[in-house]
Amino acid sequence: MTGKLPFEALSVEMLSTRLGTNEALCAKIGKDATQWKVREVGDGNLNLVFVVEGASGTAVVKQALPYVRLVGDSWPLPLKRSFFEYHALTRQEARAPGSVPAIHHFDEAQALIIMEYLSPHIILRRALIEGRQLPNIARDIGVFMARTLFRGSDLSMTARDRKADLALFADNVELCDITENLVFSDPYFDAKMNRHTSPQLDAVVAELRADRDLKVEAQRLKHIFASNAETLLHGDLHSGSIMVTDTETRMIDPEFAFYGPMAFDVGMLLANFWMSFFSQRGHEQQGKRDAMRAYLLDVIVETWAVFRAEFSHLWRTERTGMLYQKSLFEDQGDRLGAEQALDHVLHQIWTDLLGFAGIEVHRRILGLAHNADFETIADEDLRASCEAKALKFGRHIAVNRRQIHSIDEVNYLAALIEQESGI
Ligand code: SR1
Ligand code: MG
Repeated sequence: MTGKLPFEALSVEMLSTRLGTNEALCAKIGKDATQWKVREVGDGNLNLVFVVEGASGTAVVKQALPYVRLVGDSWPLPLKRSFFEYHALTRQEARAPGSVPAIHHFDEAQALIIMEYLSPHIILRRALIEGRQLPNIARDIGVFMARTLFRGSDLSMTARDRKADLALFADNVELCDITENLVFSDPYFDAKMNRHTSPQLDAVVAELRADRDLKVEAQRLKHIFASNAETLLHGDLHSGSIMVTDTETRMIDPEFAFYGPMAFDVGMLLANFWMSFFSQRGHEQQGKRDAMRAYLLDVIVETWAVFRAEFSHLWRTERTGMLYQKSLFEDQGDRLGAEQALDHVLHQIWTDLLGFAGIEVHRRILGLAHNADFETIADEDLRASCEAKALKFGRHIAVNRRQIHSIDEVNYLAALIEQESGI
């Protein structure tokens, strides 16, 4: 396939014919396309994902569709998201080597990326639903977030490079628009595509939509999201965007990448761990999940600790951008000044991440895009009870984020709410 042909969606039947002469793919999996076995494995909301197995290897072919897969062609979506995903992956690999799948080929016109097949990796969300305790995720994800968020910002890059990159990603308008609406606004009014476990959650939903403090806070967070172009974000860093084995962790799917506030990636990620925590009670048919709940709270503590440690390390060793220049601090012998500034930056990330986490919890229960942690709980009363606890928790951390000072305090609150009866 050449990049010049007009876009055409791939299919299992046609993929070998269409990509049979693609040099990068042939080099990876073998030239004889008649031998290729193709299966479509995409279970996300937006794209086609094929696994292509040849005589000498396997690769993934991911292709954007001109619409939102979850909804259908009534919701058009630009193919250009594939371009942003490609460019985000290359930057993430440069800034946090080994953290994303290797790219073998990118075809902009066909909106497709041929990339490394990760095996035996599975989606982190699935592993957590199964009750698997992965030993390295906190370290790997904490380091990934610190490296990509620090190194994509004015703390590290030259002002010219960052502004050029900011301009490139500024065009990812439609994907930002999804987040701006689906995450920050839709959960708090009767938006068309919203759904929730009904009738069990009807009263709670009405209460949240009437909650003035919560709605103001959600809009303040949306304001930060839309105007604080601090760094190149992954933009959709939840447990469905991470693939794991017991020893390896890889981040995938950065098609929502754009320049936004550092706290957004961190908050969205931690929210998904807290949601996993609240969903565990719904997965206890095969045995209690007390140990899994304790594990998840530990993962949250460790992720935040690793993030802070790595970010602080980069602050001390790689602060070469135009912000908080060393000439103002260390070069004048004022190491403590630089530490004081670091403290402020980390504190801002902390306060904002709690807000982003709180509303991410809400949108996954009240909006269009739910997550499997709760969706796979078949008993609707039980599911609603897990969801109601998560909603209460999300509201508390979003609205009170400026008064919460430690991750232990948040986890203590989560544990208290989780044990409440009658919700
Ligand atoms: C219409 S897209 C819905 C959601 O799926 C993606 O994974 C993002 O999280 C988005 O908000
Ligand atoms: Mg995705």
